[in-house]
Amino acid sequence: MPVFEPVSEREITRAIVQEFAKELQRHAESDVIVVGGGPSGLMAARELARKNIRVLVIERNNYLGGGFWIGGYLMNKITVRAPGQEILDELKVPYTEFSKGLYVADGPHACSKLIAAACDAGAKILNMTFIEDVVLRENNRVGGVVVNWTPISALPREITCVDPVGLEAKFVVDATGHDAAVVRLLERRGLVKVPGYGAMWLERSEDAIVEHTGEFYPGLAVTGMAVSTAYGLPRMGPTFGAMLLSGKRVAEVIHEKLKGT
Ligand code: 48F
Repeated sequence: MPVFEPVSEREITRAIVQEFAKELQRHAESDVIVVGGGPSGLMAARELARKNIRVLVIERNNYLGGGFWIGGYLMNKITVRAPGQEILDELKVPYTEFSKGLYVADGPHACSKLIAAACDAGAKILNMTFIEDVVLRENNRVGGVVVNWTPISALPREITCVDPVGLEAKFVVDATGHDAAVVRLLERRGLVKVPGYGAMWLERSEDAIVEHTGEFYPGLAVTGMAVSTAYGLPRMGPTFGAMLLSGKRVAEVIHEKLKGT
């Protein structure tokens, strides 16, 4: 029978408060804030953290992974087209070749490995938090995000007078999927025009999304399906190679740009 250490409730409360506060204090200023913890955002966070870049992922849900748990139509097998399987190899996700150049893996296995890889690399996660606005600096460059607890948005109007807080970063990455939530915030301020994503055309979409991944607006980069919304590219449906490669690419682009700061 294990005999647990005698630790009181107050000590446990202190441990949670102190460690959470320490982390939030550190990430009041990050090198990069990744908004959205789906496959592209997690991949970007992992790659950035591996390069010793201070990165914070902000996710409105309690759970990370976005659409990566489910392949499509509530069926939890995810597909990638070559060369996306090279990332599955890197993450040690088992898969099978279904037909030439098309690979299938278990969604929960792939997703949990990717989450673990981002955390192992040193990315920090602020979940149950949503983006309400952006911080703008000289010449309207994006300098951070304005966030609040997700449950605040679910409260009745009369008790939602809760001010958000601002978090600063050298770069913000919009990885919020089809919503392109950060890009849409800039549009609401009249700073950009957003065409929205096009109809499904998988063979065009994957290459185009990876090609267009990068800085979309000063201080704001886009990755994953947010790229298709920002540039009006076709949507791709239930395949994930471009999400993983786009996450990798945005990390490379930002790494290069950070070298120059
Ligand atoms: O949607 P999501 O998985 O985006 P992705 O990384 O991958 C897209 C694919 O899943 C799939 C596809 C291609 O295979 O078409 O849809 O581009 O993950 C987006 C994450 O962002 C969070 C959301 O909960 C999800 O986990 N998110 C969205 N809006 C906000 C947000 C917001 N305003 N604040 C914080 N998180």
